[in-house]
Amino acid sequence: LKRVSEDVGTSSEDKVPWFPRKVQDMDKCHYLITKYDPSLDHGHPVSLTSLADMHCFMEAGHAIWLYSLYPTHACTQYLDAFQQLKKYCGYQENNIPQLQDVSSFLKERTGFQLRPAAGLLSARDFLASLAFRVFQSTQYIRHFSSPMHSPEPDCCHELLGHVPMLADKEFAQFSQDIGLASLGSSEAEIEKLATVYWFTVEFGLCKQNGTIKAYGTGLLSSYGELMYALSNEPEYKPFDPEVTAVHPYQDQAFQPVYFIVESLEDAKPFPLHYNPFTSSVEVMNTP
Ligand code: TIH
Ligand code: FE2
Repeated sequence: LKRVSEDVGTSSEDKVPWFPRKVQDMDKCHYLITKYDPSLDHGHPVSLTSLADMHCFMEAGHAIWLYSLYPTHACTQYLDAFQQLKKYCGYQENNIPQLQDVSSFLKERTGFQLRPAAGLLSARDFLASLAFRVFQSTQYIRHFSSPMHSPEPDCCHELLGHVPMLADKEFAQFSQDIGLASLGSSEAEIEKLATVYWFTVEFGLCKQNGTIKAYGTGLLSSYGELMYALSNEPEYKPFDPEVTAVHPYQDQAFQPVYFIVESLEDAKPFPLHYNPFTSSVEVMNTP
């Protein structure tokens, strides 16, 4: 199951793990992790075809709760995008938007596209896709026993959490930068980037006009955790890439600690450049 890169330039690059060079290579970024087996654990998502009606009902209720929290808990970037999504993509309390409509909307705003994934991807493949402004999206829905918080991503999380944030230019750039940094990285580096991603894109808080707001997508899709994250109960730390990248994290319950950023522009420059005209990654010559 090894992917072989035929165009790795020099012999010094021989040990660099394979990474996608073109957006078409996304077809090869599909390694799934089998961390959860929905048939064994009832806290985890199930397929949309079973119990679909009940899920829609539960999720509609969850959406109403969430929508009422956004004005006070979500960052302005989220609120702005959310207005647009209501207008153009059918974001309503009683409607589940279509991935294709949402993907076209994002493509126009920031060049991001949604790509349906078969399940939870390896961090390497998930992050690599971000380098091409491709967001691999789950399609199943959370288990109806826990609508207010799901222990893993589902389509509610993608649509209510990620999509509005990916419509923001700065956030889109930040996401892509993490993706670019991941290309060809070692397992240890991937783990660090996945951790940064976790504490920013998924569970990040930011300061806006002197108040703390959520921009983390895992918070914006969970009524329970969105409330909790801004309740003053958890521990708060300033975001510092070096510290955050090695901070332990878990994905079973609310986070015990959240990192606060001053702005979404904390990403560092990387020697990879994305060419939007050809949808390909170019390695820049570093002096
Ligand atoms: N906890 C999120 C939710 O309930 O929507 C889903 C997750 C995002 C990231 C990890 S789990
Ligand atoms: Fe997510």
